[in-house]
Parts: sequence; structure tokens; C-alpha cells
Amino acid sequence: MKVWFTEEWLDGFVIAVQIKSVVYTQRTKYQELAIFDTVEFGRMLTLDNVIQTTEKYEYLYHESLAHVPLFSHENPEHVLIIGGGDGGTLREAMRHPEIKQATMVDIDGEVIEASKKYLPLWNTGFSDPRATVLIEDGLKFVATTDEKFDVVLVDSTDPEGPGEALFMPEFYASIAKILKPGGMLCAQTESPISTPGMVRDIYQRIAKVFPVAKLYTAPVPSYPGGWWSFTCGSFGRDPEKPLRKPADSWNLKFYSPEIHDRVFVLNPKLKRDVGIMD
Ligand code: AG3
Repeated sequence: MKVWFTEEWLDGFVIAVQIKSVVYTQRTKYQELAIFDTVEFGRMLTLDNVIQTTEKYEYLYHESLAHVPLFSHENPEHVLIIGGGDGGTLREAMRHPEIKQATMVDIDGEVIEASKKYLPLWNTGFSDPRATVLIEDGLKFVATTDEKFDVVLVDSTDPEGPGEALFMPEFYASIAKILKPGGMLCAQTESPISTPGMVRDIYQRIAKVFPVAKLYTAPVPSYPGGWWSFTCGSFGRDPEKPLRKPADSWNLKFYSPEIHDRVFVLNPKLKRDVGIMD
């Protein structure tokens, strides 16, 4: 018998993933959490029936989100991660020796606990002595903290449910206030191919707050459309221009200086959809 998980987040089509077994399910305070073993994607975490991360493809997303800003910022000593409860973004960020202190703020402690237990591959960042994990509302944190950061990474769910506030103009305005001079924001900004309207709205909001705003994309086959976007806002350097490169020992699977060079290339339709002129 074949058993399928279906993500029905968008109208008109589903993503169906064949399930080997259900590893864990929990109705947390905020959302419905599930972890599966799947035939094609390996271990997979879903929130409210939306695929968040899969063993087979998580590197595409996490390496893209973390390394593009962290290699192009002058000296990313203090880093803030909003969301990212599975730990993948923290894991990639902690590879950077420049980082002295990384703070991860996720609203849902139950996602962090389940990820620590069931997603060991995603997990290595949690035990780094430079990392602090706070279970708090990210929106509140950025509005009230006295700390200042060099780079803020926003690893949120889709702009629906608990994640919605993390795409709002007020959120970006608060981030701008807690960045040090030359600071950068980088956020996941939805699918250029299945939700270009969302990409446009989010990109435009970031571009209103940051003097430099750059959209880039990467393939993520386990998300709707199979193609994902990220937006960097910067008060300093151009995120397209890396200053350093990963060591061979990092064994990265997607990111490289050549990839950094390519991911900012946008096709004409996407530029029109998002309202980017050049
Ligand atoms: N956060 C972004 C996931 C968005 C996926 N959307 C969807 N499947 N409809 C991923 C968290 C990984 N750390």
C-alpha cells in the first residue's frame, strides 16, 4: 500500500510525497508538527501540513540563505536568526569563523526540541558555544531587543499563520533599527515560479527599508514550484560580491563562489513580476 503526504498549500496543485513511516506528530502551542520518513526525500519535517525541510534537499535552502549574506558582509560577528527551528540555518551560519555570537529566536520551542531529537543532520549548530537559542516571538524580539547585529537571517514559514508577521513592513523596520552600520538582512521570500506575487510584495517591502535590496534564487525541489527566492537588504556592501569563500573542509553541496556569482541572475519574466528594472 502506498501512503502519501500531500501539501495543499496552494490552490490547484499538490505536492505528494510517499511516506515510509510517521516518526513523530505533535500539536504544538502554535502549529501541527509532523516528522516523516519518506521514500524520495528522506526525513521530512512539516508544519501545518506544509513541507519545511527535507533531508535530501535542505542543503540547497540553508546554504543559500546563510552563505550569500555571511560571505558578503565585511565582518559578521553578531548574527541573529529569526525562525529556523529545525537548526539548518544555524548549522550553516556556525561554519563562519567570523561569528562571535549567534542568537536564534524561534517562537515554537516544541519544533526545536523535536528537531534536536529527530533531525540529527540539521543539528550541529545547537551545541556550538557561540550559539544562543531563545524561544520567543521573533517580531517582539526585534522590536524590543537592545542588542545590535551585523547580519539577520529570517528563516520563516510561508506568510500565513504564525509566520505572517515576519513578512510585514513593521518587522523589516525593526530589523533595520537593530542592525549595526553596514548591516544586512537576508530572508526567504517564497517561490519565484508558483507565487511571484508574494515574491514581489516581500521584495518591495524590503527595498523600501534598505538602500540596497537584491533578490536571488535557488532550486529547492521539495517546495512548490521547485524554485525558491531569497532577498538581501543591505546598509553596506553589495550582497552580490563575496569577500571570502568556504574552506574545502566545509564540504558544501550547493554554495560556491561560482554559485554566488550566478544566483543573482534573474530571468526577464521574474524581473517584470517583481518590478526590478535595470
Ligand atoms: N522555511 C521555509 C519554508 C517555506 C516552504 N513553503 C512551502 N513548502 N509551501 C523552511 C525552514 C527550513 N529551515
